[in-house]
Amino acid sequence: KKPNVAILGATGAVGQEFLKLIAERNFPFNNLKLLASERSAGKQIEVLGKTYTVEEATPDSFNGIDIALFAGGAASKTLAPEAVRRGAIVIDNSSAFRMDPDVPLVVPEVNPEALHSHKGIIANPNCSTIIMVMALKPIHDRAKIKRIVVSTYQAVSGAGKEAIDELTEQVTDILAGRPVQANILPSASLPKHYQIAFNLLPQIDVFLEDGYTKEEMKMVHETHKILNDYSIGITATTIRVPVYRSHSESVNIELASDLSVDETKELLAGFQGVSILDNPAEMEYPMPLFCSDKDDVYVGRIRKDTSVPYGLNLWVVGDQIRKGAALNALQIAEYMIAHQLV
Ligand code: 11C
Repeated sequence: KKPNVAILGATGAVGQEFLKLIAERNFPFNNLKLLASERSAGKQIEVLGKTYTVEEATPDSFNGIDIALFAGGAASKTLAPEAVRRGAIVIDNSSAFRMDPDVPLVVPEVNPEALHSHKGIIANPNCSTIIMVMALKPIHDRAKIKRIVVSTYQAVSGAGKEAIDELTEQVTDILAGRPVQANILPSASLPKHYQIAFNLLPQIDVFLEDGYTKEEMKMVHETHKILNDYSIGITATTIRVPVYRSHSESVNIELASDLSVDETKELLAGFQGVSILDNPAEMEYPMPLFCSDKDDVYVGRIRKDTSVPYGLNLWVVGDQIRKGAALNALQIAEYMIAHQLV
């Protein structure tokens, strides 16, 4: 029997990607329910030729639902337990449950085994974390990563539809000689906002006491949990750049044993969901414009870091709305259906 599916946050950037992917992947469903906040209720959305009216999400919206895909946001915290209470499995893209020891935090190519011990809620990792662990998993399995130094170049769509619009409006205003307005980035809830057009912002999410941002510490804690290895030293700097879509990451790793560039390429090429684009002679490397709307995470600029005994540098780019959010969550659902975990 095909599952009854609900999508919470259906009108946002991740919600829209869910709908696109459900059609593209021929994801099996019986009934489909589109849910959102009161503000978006009543909107009409077409999926596979059928028009759906977005309903306001309440606890009772999840009666009869088998799989609830949560696009992320504050509502997850209260609605996820309510949905589970009503018999649904929740695949949640917010950060609310990721570090809960009872909640699997899963990238299906990396740690699908964690799904087998779920208690109703499954957490989808942060987009920058997903993209990085996709590239690191096969390397870690072969040569054990001791330390990771990552710097990100994150697209505005990571901050939602409003941030996409803000970049467009700022560029349009600047080119027209009008004054620039900044209301969203680094984050709408913060007291100050900065221009992102022709600029970059070394702040994603709020600052924590130690001078790191929450986004940076998500990369540290979530990577430990997904790779189930808390011995890896990880330090991150996360940056917002004026790119619409796809996050890029400069990843420097120190290994416990030698791994040649050729071996690294072989490992990555054999890993499901990763593609290599690394041909300096032809000036070929992953770029956000190329990687957008693609399922795979792309790795290039693979080279030795000779400043340490066993070091490597990688340049990793992935569509963060797709593999970094909606695709990863749908793959979790597909795995659970295939393994009778729903
Ligand atoms: C960004 N990574 O690019 C963030 C968005 O914890 O799921 C996703 C936040 C999260 O702004």
